[in-house]
Amino acid sequence: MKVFIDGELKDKKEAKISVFDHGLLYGDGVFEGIRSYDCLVFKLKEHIDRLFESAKSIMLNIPLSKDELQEAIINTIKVNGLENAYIRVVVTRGEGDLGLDPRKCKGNETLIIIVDKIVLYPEEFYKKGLKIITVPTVRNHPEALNPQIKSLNYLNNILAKIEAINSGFNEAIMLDSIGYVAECSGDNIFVIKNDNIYTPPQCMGSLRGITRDAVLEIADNFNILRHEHVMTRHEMYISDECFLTGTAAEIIPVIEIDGRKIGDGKPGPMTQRLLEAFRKVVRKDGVKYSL
Ligand code: PXG
Repeated sequence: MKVFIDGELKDKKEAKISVFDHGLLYGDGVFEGIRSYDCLVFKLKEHIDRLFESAKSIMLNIPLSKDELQEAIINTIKVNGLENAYIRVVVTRGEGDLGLDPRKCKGNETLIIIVDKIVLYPEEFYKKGLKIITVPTVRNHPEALNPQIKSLNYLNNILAKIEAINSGFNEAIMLDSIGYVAECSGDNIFVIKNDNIYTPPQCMGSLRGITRDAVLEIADNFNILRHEHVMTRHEMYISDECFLTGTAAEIIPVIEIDGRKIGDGKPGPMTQRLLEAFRKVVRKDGVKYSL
């Protein structure tokens, strides 16, 4: 496996960063998780735009232009010869000293592109659906660390994941600091009620997921009414269907929340229809490359 690091392609074993890198010391940096399907990179422009937005918010300079980054991503996929890839782009503040001050990093930003095979969720998750729970850890307040910033500091989400695992579940629902439903530890959440689709707005406590937006687009194309609306736990409990969206997970049905069965306790028909449509879209739209 070849990893792109600081402008060079290096063997996995040689691709290393300093122990003084502020990405490691403080989680000071940003990242994106991207996927390609059959030699098409899905929503590459949107992922690159979001990476630059995260970086702008934390005043981090990305050492390549958007076009150069796109080229570097495509090139790294090609070098690794993957038709279906999971791509991780990481930009750290770089090497500094042991203090927080980002000025000490003197523009040493490190850009890393890792391309690997996708770790697919077990097919059973899609067939049977997930049972999930709401956890005590609330999503970061947007004026503390805004969930729109896909930063290297994911402890908020990891704590939620630990709470779910400790209780015997695979995924956690996080509430925002007011108490409304925000998102899961690494996925956005949707419910369906009376053939309408609902997902929380992105302004309070959730990341504006690129899969989330793709699902809203599919809903529009199917003329399904969809709403970005504050959501309470009650609304989740009484929904007809529920599913999660994310680059890694795609669309995963949820069949139980906090011990309440959703619909008839099986993945719902609208969820299945959206998943089928999504799997078609990702193999049709995208930035093409050849191996
Ligand atoms: N919310 C959060 C907090 C995320 O980290 C999503 C929603 C979905 O966004 P996209 O744009 O991917 O539809 C994410 C996704 C993983 C993993 O292994 C997922 C993410 C980050 C790191 C790992 O599932 N981000």
